[in-house]
This record gives sequence, C-alpha cells and structure tokens, in this order.
Amino acid sequence: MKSTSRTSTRPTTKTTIKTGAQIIVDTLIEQGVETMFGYTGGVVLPLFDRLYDAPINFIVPRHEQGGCHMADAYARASGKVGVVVATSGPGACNLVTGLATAMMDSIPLVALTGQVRTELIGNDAFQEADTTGITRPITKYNCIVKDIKDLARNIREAFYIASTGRPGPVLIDIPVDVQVTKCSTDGSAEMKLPGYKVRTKGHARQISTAAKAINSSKQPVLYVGGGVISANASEELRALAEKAHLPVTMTLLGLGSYDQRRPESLDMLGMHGSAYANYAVQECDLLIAIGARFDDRVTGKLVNFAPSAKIIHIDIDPASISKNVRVDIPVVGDAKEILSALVKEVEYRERKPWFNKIAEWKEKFPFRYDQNSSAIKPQYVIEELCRQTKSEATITTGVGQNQMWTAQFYKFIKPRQLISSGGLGTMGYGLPAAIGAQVARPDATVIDIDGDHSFNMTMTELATAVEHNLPIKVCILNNGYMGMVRQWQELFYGKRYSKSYLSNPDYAVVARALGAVGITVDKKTDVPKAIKEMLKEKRPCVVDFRIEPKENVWPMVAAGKSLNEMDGLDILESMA
Ligand SMILES: Cc1ncc(C[n+]2csc(CCOP(=O)(O)OP(=O)(O)O)c2C)c(N)n1
Ligand SMILES: [Mg+2]
Repeated sequence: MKSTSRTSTRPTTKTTIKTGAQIIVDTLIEQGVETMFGYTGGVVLPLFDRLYDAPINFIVPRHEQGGCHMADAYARASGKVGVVVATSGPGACNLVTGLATAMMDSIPLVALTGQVRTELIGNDAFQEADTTGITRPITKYNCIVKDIKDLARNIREAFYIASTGRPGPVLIDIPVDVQVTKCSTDGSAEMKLPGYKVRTKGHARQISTAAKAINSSKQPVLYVGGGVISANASEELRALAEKAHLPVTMTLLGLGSYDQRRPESLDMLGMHGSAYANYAVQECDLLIAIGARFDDRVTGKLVNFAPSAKIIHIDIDPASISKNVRVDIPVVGDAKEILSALVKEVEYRERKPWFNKIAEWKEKFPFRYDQNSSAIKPQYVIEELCRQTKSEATITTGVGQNQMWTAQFYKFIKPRQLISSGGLGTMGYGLPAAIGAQVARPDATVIDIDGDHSFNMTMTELATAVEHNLPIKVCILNNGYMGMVRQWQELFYGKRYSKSYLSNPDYAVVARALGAVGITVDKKTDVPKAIKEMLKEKRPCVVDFRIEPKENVWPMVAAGKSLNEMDGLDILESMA
C-alpha cells in the first residue's frame, strides 16, 4: 500500500456530489486498502451501506477488540496499514485495548469510529462516548470530523501519520450526520500537517562517529528492536553485523530481524532472555541500539545497565533518545537509510577474545529444559513445532509463560514472523492476531502458541476463522494456571497462589462447537503426531496440550535486578 507518500492525494478535475460515507470508502480505496476489519452499529450504518458492494475484503470479528487486534496483526504481517471500524459508544470503547496494544508496539493502524449526530454531542446521547477523549493517550493522533469538507483530507492524514515516522494507531471519529451529508468534491483535498515533520536521513557526521566507535570497539553488541522490522531494515542489519563482525541480540519485538541460526545471534535479551545475551550486554564496551526503546523488561535495573558501554542509539523517534538511558551517539532517522550508510564506513574486526567469551557463555548456559521428564514440557512442544515447520511459520502468542517459551525455543529466521503483544502484554491477542496474519498472508502457516487463560479471553474469534475458512492453528500450552502469575507467586509471594487457577473448558470440544477441529494431547509421545496432523489440517485447528502445570520460565531477571543477576541458572545447569 502506497500510503506514505505526500503524493498519495490524487486530484481529479471532475467535481462530483458524494455523501460522507462514499467519500470515506473512496478515500480508503485510494489509500490502497484491500482488507479491513470491523463491526457494525447504529451510527456507522451509512458507511456499512457503502461498504456493501465496495471492492474491499471485509472481516467481521465477534468482538471489536478482536477486530482491532486482527487489523494490528494484519499490519505487522504485511507491512501495510491495518484498518478497523467500530460504531460509537460500546463499539469504540471495545477498541481501547487494541489501540493501546498497537500504540505500545508502534503499529500502523487506522481506526474509524462512528459518532452520534453532531448536534447531540455532549448530551449523553444514546451510545455516546467521548471517543477522542478516551483514546487520546493511546493513539499517535486522533480527531473528530465535524465538517464533511475535512473528511477526505483527515483520512489521508490518518494513513500518512500512522505509517510514517514512528508508526502508530490513528483514530478518526465521524458523526453519523457527516456520513449522510452530501457535498460536491473534486477529490483533491491536500494534507495539511505543518507541525508534523519526519526525519528519515540520519546526520552524516553522527553516522561517521558511530562507525568510528564500532571500528574501535573490542566488545560490541547490537541490540535490535521492532523498529528494524517496521523499517524493513533486516538486510541492512545483516550486512552491518557481518561486515563489522558484531554479535546481535534482539528484543521480543525484534525477533526475526536477524536469523537466529546464524553464529552472531545471541537470541533475546532481558527478563527471560538468554544468559549469553544478558552477560554480553553487561560486559560490552559498545552497545548499538537500533529501533529499540530500552524498555524495563530489557534493561533490568537501569543504573546497572550495560555499565561499561558507550551507547549508540539509532531511532526514528527523537523523543526516545536518552529517555531511559543516557545515549552517547544518537542518530535520528530511518533505520534502513542509516544502516546502509553505516555499513559503508565500518570495517571488519576479528574480536577473537570477545567472541570466545560469548561462545563460552553459550556453551555453558543454553536454553534448557528437562528432556527426560515424562510430562509434556511446553518447551518440547515449541521445539517440535519449530522442527516440523522448519522455522518458517508465522507465530502469534498469548501473554505469559507461553509467550516467553515461544521467544526462547522457536528459532525465528525472517522479519514479521513473530507477532506478539510486547509493550502492553495483552492477553487475548494471540487468536485474533493469528486471524489478521493469515488474512494478510494466505499462504503462510500461521500458528498461535497460546496460554489457556489468554485464549479464554478472545476464543470466540474461532468463529470468525471458521467463517472465513482460515487454516489457522492454535496450540494451547494448557497448564491450567495463569502460569506467569503463578510463577511470580511461587517465587515472590510464598507460594500463595491467589486467584491464579481457574477451571477451563475442554478446548477440543469448544473448538468443535465453533466449527473448528479440536485435538487433545495428554501424552508426551503423541506430541509429534498431533502437530503433524494439525499442520495438514485445512480448517482452523485447536490443539490442547496438557502441559506440566508448574513449569517455570528460566532464566529470570527479577524485577529491579540487574541483567547479570539471573535466577534459575543453577536449575538450567542441573539439566545439562
Ligand atoms: C488482559 C490482561 N490481563 C491481565 C494480565 C496479567 N497477566 C500477565 S500473564 C497472566 C497469566 C497468563 O495466563 P495464560 O494465558 O494461561 O499463560 P501462561 O503464563 O500460563 O502461559 C496474567 C493474568 C495481562 N497481561 N493481560
Ligand atoms: Mg496458563
């Protein structure tokens, strides 16, 4: 979708009379929208009437939250802007979690909401909510369109703002009378965004300074976030890591930006990251952060983070520079452009002692689990999924242990392969995200590796997958518990498992009731066969893996500890 260019407005000389609803649909088509997600209601009926025969693939979720996550994952999987529609009041309110999820992970999304008639706004009208007020802190930009003359321009601006700079969700609230009013238009409304400037080209001198620091570093580490994926800069990242010979660690959202099978990969860092990544960050003399924001799950105790390192920070968002960690060499701009300039100025260095040290850590502390256990270990399920899909599947996740085990045990090799709610940590994201990703990439094998309680939150969306014949797969790592909460209660609350265990339905039966295939696996020896069967299935398929209920995620940097103070390394070593 070419929605990022200022030339996306296409003036036509012909003046025609159009309703607001028609202008919306025409502008969406002009912006390249082929697929959208949304749910109807009273004040979006004029818009839905125009969508009745519009050339747009429209997916109706079973709950607006699901629709918003679908649009978000559609954007993550395709690189296009996701679009979601909802009615006023309850519909718009149901978008809140989805918008906040997209905001925290910098995902380009346009939400269109209906609003009550302009003259009723502020009167507590039926299904009125202050949508722009409610969503202001969880959108990159929002506005209400009270004059039909602003409609096309505002929608164009929404796509431009959502997809440029640091991407994010934009919401446009449209009162129902604006959708039915007519106006004569020649379709030429240009964007007016005088205060919105995006810097893409990095400062040449800063890039040279960064290159010099890299060339003289003895113990460098690349720390890569989701920004590299949204900038489509994986090729450039690989060129940099290879040419300058740099180890690469990734955040949860950065996974896939660098092929984890390559020797330079240190896998994920942070709270449940690899010991070798965390030690390397703590001992490096130069940390090169790209499209990452020094989130607390990554840094641990801030004052002790990368204590001996000079820090280079490459980011499109000037506001994220020196926000959490003091940066020595900032380079503001588009990661793709900056990395391709940087590659030209770096030189190969052997760095033997540093790579030897890293190799020792890797040898001593790989991700491990008890392979001899007779119970189904979640890590085993994920390893088997990775083996059978040859590391090529598109994976979505719930939130909790399931998400962290996925990050640790699936080896990602391509960008846009892992689709997970990182910043907000939204339980219930996995299933609707799998639907959005499958719609974006019909040929991909899309698997939601989910937690039982995460799945509980949005499982009704299975009906959406069934309706659209989407061959998504759901692997529930069913430990009965809100496992991550249980783990914290075990470690920090004296094993008082307060409200973290709930009874679950029989998921295979639920799946069948909703029209999907349901499989239950309660024997370790059945795991490979069930996965094989699931991968062959053309219908949506849910596999309920009854895993070891009290398995923990190791290693773990407890909240407030430094990255090198990891718990569980002794446990991992004892499994060697
Ligand atoms: C919407 C939402 N509510 C609450 C939480 C807090 N929380 C984080 S992990 C978790 C438990 C998740 O349980 P489950 O989905 O079964 O995953 P597991 O950790 O067992 O793999 C909870 C309650 C959250 N992240 N999101
Ligand atoms: Mg669970």
